[in-house]
Amino acid sequence: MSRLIVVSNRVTLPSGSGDGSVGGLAMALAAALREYSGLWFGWSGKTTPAFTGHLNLQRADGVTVATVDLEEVDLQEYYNGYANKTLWPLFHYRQDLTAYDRAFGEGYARVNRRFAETLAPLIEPDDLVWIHDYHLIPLARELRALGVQNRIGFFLHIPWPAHQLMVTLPGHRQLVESLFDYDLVGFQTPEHVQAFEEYVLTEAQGARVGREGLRAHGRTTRVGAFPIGIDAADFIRLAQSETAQRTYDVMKAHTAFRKLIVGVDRLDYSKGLEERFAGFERFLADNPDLRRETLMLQIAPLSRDSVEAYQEIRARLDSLSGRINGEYADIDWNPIRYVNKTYRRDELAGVYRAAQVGLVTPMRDGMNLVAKEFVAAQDPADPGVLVLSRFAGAADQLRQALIVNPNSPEEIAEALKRALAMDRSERIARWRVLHDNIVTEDVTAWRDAFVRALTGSRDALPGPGLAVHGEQAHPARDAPSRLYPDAQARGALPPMARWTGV
Ligand code: GDG
Repeated sequence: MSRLIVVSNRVTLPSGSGDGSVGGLAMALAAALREYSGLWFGWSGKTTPAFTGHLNLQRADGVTVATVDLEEVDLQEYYNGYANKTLWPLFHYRQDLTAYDRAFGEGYARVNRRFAETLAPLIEPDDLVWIHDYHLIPLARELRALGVQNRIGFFLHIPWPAHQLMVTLPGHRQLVESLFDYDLVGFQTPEHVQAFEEYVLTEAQGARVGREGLRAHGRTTRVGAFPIGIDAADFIRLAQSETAQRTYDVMKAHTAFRKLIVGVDRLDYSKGLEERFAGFERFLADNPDLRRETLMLQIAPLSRDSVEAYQEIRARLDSLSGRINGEYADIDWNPIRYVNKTYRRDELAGVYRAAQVGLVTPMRDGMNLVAKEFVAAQDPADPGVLVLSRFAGAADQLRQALIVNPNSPEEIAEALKRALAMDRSERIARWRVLHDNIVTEDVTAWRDAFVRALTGSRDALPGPGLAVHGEQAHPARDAPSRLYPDAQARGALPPMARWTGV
């Protein structure tokens, strides 16, 4: 079996302690790496005055973890800059927050080059390389330039934006072209696959979808939807743990048996927290008789708080929750409990289980694992109801949730009312379907589908979103491209992708 090399911006050392403090994704990747006796490579999270390329190697729980430190300027231009001030907001449809700074782009290119130079010597001929997320889009291109010919796959955890949004990014062509150095590009949902294909078919001269995948820039890459799941079995176990039970009891006592509406999110403007508070406020205003029977708990640990947009949303949420509480609170009741602390995963599981409603309202989200964790944590005999934004990738799978448009406080308020009044038999019927989905399409299924597809088995690719559509006419793609005047010259280069004939 080939060795698997996973590359992501940050690396989480598998603790193996079983205390539930390591995230589901980290645990699953760690398990994949153990199975393939693999290597996990990424940034250490530390900075040094100058880049040394020195590798810190650690072995934990059967996994080798290799990290590099970055320079302070890298942190500003690559991580806080291009990744989190340019790509993150743009890919989440926040053009108003997107910074187009040339230095950021240069920093992004530099760090990807540095990652490639440090990683390349570690790659052996049979290794499979799996690169994760928007921080590292051009990494395969840099590795190819250093002569790496291994199979390389890429998975994007966040949405791929609509074509018209993508073209607002200066340098979008080079960025997208670099994705054609991968053998396989995975997205969360068929909708993201479609948006990507539409961009390529419109922007790249002569691009086409064929039996081998998506062909453009003289190369072919396979494209597919691989919806990420959670480690459902583990989360179900966590929800039954002693800590979860204790947390559940504490929640029940402290909510004085009011109905609990819960939200759990990194504090991020993409998560629709302001809209969620506004929806809950609408619910309070419209339902005076239900007010004192409910309580909303929002857990929102701080993230990326050195980025201005994150400081601003934090200030707005402080003020909004304060205003709503000021308006509606009584001497013995506050409608919103808003906390910025980080909790252990087993504690979170107990919180989810104590809630009647899971309120998940992102404005855009690649998938949203909280929605799946909420489902996993419920009591099968008396489950809570999931209220879910239609703009979360998870809405494509979790159709028995109450699906809402987070831009409408009225829709959120209506869904809350309906969820709180839903009888047990309907709650159980909806939950069962959701539960089947999260158990079947769990993180192991996701990992295996991706690795199988990267390894090359044709029938291993998942059905939805699979870019094997046969030859189709496309009005935009056959027109000569103004944007790619030299596309044909590039097309003459030997193709890097080696999918054909596998
Ligand atoms: C990106 C994409 C995609 C939250 N608070 C605490 C805590 N969390 C955990 C949750 C969940 C995770 O953080 C958040 O995952 P999401 O999927 O909701 O969102 P992102 O962080 O934005 O993740 C997203 C994901 O990648 C995977 O592909 O689904 O669309 O944006 O697991 O439980 N964990 C702990 N304490 C907290 O207080 N321990």
